[in-house]
Amino acid sequence: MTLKPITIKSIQLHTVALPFVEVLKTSFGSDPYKVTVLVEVTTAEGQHGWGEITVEVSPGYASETPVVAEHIAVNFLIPKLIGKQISDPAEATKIMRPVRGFEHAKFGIEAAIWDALAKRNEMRLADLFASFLPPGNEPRPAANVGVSIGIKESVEATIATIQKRYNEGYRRIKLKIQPGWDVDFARAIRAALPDIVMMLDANSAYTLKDADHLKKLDDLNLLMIEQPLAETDIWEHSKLQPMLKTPICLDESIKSANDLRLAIHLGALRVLNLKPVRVGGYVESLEIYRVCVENSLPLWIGGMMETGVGRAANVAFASLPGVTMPCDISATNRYYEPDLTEPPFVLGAGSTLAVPSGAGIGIEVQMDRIEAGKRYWQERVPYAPLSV
Ligand code: OSB
Ligand code: MG
Repeated sequence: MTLKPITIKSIQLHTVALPFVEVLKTSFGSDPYKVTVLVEVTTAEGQHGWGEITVEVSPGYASETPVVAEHIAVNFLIPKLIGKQISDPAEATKIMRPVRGFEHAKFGIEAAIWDALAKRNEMRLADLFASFLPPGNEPRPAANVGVSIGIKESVEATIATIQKRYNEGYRRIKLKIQPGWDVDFARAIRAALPDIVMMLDANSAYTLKDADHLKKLDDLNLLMIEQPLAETDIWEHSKLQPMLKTPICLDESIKSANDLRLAIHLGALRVLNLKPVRVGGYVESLEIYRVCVENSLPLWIGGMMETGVGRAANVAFASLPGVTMPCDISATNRYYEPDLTEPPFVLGAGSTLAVPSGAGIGIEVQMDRIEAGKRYWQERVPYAPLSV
């Protein structure tokens, strides 16, 4: 397909913060509020493309904080892109490649370019993604989704939250665990709620020495266990997986299609959580998607509590048919009230989120809320001043 190109006139960053509806506590801690760096690409042809450099206040899940990502984007990535004509987002990815690492910063910029290109061509982002895949990968009307629940103060509080989410219509529950809050905890939840579709996410909290302990999870009919071992432990996961009946899903360990090929070759996983932000963009995500399809590897799209900007693009990606398991993309009211975008994503029948019908990400950024979000962040920046 030939696309009408965009010419990148300017790229503006908007670092905003906003309160969570419900904080997500994981094995590495919890942020008190959401912070994120929105990217606005303005084209010479008149489009405004939006992307989200999803980050957290502290480098717990990922190494990039908002200040780190801004530094890399403003000084190294954006200058390379100004004035460039782009008719395939892979051209932008290639221009950014000489900068090593910083997947989050690259992701947000690339995502804004994808949105601008889709808008220029009056296409939904979902259809633009599918145009880079073989026939048979046309988007579905909606993405299948679940909900991620953080570590709570008690089993009772966790059960109450699960029940609330179940009543809202979520049909896949992910619970965060950590050492001391794992086997007994999961057993108590399973005893109280024998029929729910349930999985656990350890966010890298264990080592291979815990294998015997983790084996005790095998009787709990878990959909999967996500990232039990460290980010660098692809090899160790390949030792753990044959010891468990429960499928291992990798998250933090897979930063590229090459990492995934290695992990598949070693037998380190049976499911993939693909976070497009973690792998540096949708170009790499499409390659990972192709690897999953070729290897019949179950795939779902993860999240990092994105605002509507990041979530809309992930919903578009999650509507592709090779995404075979429920995604960590929940309705707007699970995250922010209000969000930065309109209209909100509302949970539909069968635990789904519909793909918006408008061009690009298909929802509208609310500029007054961006301005309020910038003030919210400026009033709270918890970092020491830099010397430059
Ligand atoms: O490990 O999947 C994770 C959020 C922040 C950092 C890491 C993770 C998460 C989630 C959130 O689980 C899922 C969501 O966005 O709803
Ligand atoms: Mg995870």
